[in-house]
Amino acid sequence: MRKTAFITGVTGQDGSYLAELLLAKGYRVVGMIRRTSTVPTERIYHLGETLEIVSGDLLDEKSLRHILETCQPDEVYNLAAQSFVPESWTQAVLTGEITGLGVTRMLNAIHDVNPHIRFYQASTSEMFGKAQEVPQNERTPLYPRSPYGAAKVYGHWMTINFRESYGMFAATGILFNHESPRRGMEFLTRKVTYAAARIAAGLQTELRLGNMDAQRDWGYAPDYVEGMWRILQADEPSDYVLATGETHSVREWVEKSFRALGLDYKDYVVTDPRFVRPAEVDLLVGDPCKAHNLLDWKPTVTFDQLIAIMVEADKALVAEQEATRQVIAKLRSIH
Ligand code: NAP
Ligand code: G4F
Repeated sequence: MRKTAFITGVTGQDGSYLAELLLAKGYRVVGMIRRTSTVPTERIYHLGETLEIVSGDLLDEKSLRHILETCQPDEVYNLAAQSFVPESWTQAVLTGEITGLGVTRMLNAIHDVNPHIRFYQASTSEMFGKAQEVPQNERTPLYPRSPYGAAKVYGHWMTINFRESYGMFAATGILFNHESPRRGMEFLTRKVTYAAARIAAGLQTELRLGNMDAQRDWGYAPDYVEGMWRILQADEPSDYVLATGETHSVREWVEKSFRALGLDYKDYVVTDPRFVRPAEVDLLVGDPCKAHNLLDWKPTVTFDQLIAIMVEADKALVAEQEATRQVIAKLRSIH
């Protein structure tokens, strides 16, 4: 029988790729969108009516119950979050409400409506924070370094708690950074590839960044949503690290992105204290052995390939934006 999946955060980077993947696998896919005054569907617009949209919010438990009762999903993927780390210092309570308590609201709703639903929680390598060992695996002690990381630790442990208390199929993926041309513009990788493309096109002269020494384990988002699905197909619910097992510095990402466009980043990049965080996560590198061994999951895109994909996409985007701008300027000059 055709399975139904319910995705929160469907308008985000991962939600859009996961919806595509599950639709291709023959699922009925229902995505939750929260009420906003502008349309946030840029990443899922191309899916048209193949994706069912429902209205709800992780802040509102009643809306979650209503969706579960009416859509009757077999699987729930909880990807919604206030996911931008710097914002979590300025909006710590809101981040706790959405990214932390939002998980409990969803777990409560599942428990009450249908405890047989399989639940995936989007946990994160940010939970390792001031990393207690290298590389980090499922047993590495957690030491979050931001309100976002702390909220995710709470959601992670509530998921395990519901699994152990009620025998629910509640699983987590501890995902290391994963990127794509659909990454939000405020995150480091995309900020860099987009700015480099604009600089190469003569539209911008500098790029202001924070700490260039931090190291991250960066992978390709479509690989990681495949991992999410595999986590919910396992015989038993568990927790899995999804990572490449390689780490690279911010500086290396910047240097290679600029070089891909024939530029030397040193001519354009300026350090700006505004982008330095109150506390940094210095070194993340994951050990994905458990996911390899039990889920047969492996990332397929290398660090260099990821940079090439994102630089090419932003080069094309900048060219398209510039062409549109010129057409509008011409029309304005005529009328
Ligand atoms: P993203 O692009 O920032 O998307 C976040 C999604 O959450 C958006 O659809 C957003 O909706 C939605 N959302 C925010 N607040 C909400 C609320 N109160 N109620 C309902 N929906 C709400 O994030 P992502 O990169 O796709 O990441 C997906 C999940 O994985 C997040 O939980 C993130 O914390 C986690 N994660 C990400 C990474 C990574 O490297 N990308 C790594 C580990 C874990 P709007 O469009 O309306 O804002
Ligand atoms: O791209 P970032 O903002 O991602 P960060 O903080 O690692 O968090 C992302 O990955 C997590 C998984 O580990 C997710 F849970 C989370 O939701 C999010 O998707 O920053 C990466 C690094 C940081 O060390 C930051 O200090 O880049 C450094 N950085 C330096 N200058 C900058 C900048 N980051 C941003 N966003 N902007 C800068 O100007």
